[in-house]
Amino acid sequence: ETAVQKVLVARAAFPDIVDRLRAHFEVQDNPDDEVWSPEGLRNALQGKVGLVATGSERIDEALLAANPQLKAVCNMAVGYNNIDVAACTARGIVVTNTPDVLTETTADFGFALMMAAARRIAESEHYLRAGKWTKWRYDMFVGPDVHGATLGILGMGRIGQAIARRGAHGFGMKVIYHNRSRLPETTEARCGARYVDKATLLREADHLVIVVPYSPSSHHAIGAVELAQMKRTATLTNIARGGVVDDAALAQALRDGLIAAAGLDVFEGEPQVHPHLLTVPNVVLTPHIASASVATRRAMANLAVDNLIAALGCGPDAGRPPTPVNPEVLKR
Ligand code: 8YV
Repeated sequence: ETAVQKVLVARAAFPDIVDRLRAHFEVQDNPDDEVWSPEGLRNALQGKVGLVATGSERIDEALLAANPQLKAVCNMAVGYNNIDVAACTARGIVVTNTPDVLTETTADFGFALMMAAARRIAESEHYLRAGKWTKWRYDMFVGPDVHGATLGILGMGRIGQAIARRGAHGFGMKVIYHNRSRLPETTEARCGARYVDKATLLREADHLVIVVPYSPSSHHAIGAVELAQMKRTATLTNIARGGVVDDAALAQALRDGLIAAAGLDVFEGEPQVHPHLLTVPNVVLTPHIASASVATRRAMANLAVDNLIAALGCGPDAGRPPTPVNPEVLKR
């Protein structure tokens, strides 16, 4: 008789979805949503063969070396820069993420954040709540238009394409993008988007949205130099990862009027936010919630659970997790 496999759910998650794991495994979950230190995670992982992570736990070689029994890491996020995938692959550990299920929800939020920045929704709401609205004025909270403007997208993956479609087909925007590689013409046509080099993107965008995955090569892809190349009337929105944008440089650019406004859902060192961003008025700040619709957060949790069940050889898809990041591990 084989022993029951033990798995760890790193953070609080929908209890009924966590229960799906209990049909196959002995589950340690974290209903109080304690945020473990690296050492706390290392200890909690002892004896576990599977892990459901949320995208913020660091899964590195030190953690793997301390837990050589680990077989699967299932991120409840599409981004997986928290995971050393090469180290996992070398150890035969399956890594999975949650693409597709969050694309449209995240694109909705990116668009909303861009519109909020352009049309000064947060800034004007604070003004109203503070009791400062004593009379109307013709030029109060004027900002750049969104419809008909040029939308620039850095990172044209699934979410970038979904944002492009919204801009081109819903708001009559001219859409330009920059990406590591150019998309096939048919995809460009479907998104109503045209490929440009990065300098053109920065120079021509009225609204620049960042949707590129974080990696050493995208670190500070938008910094002081890039911000200085943008229009002074432009907005910048980051729904990708903290670290793709240099937050200190952005705060300075907003303060100096190098760009008009920004919308940020992700931050370097989150949940800490750069103090200078907290004191500039023309930036909308949200706590990493772009994928937070009820249906999408449930779909992400269900997909992570489906992946873990399959990766550990259980359920109808045993051995074939639906969305692996390193499928080469499965062929061994
Ligand atoms: C997650 C995200 O909510 O999918 C991603 O990459 O950043 C978000 O959708 C976050 O990682 C927590 O799971």
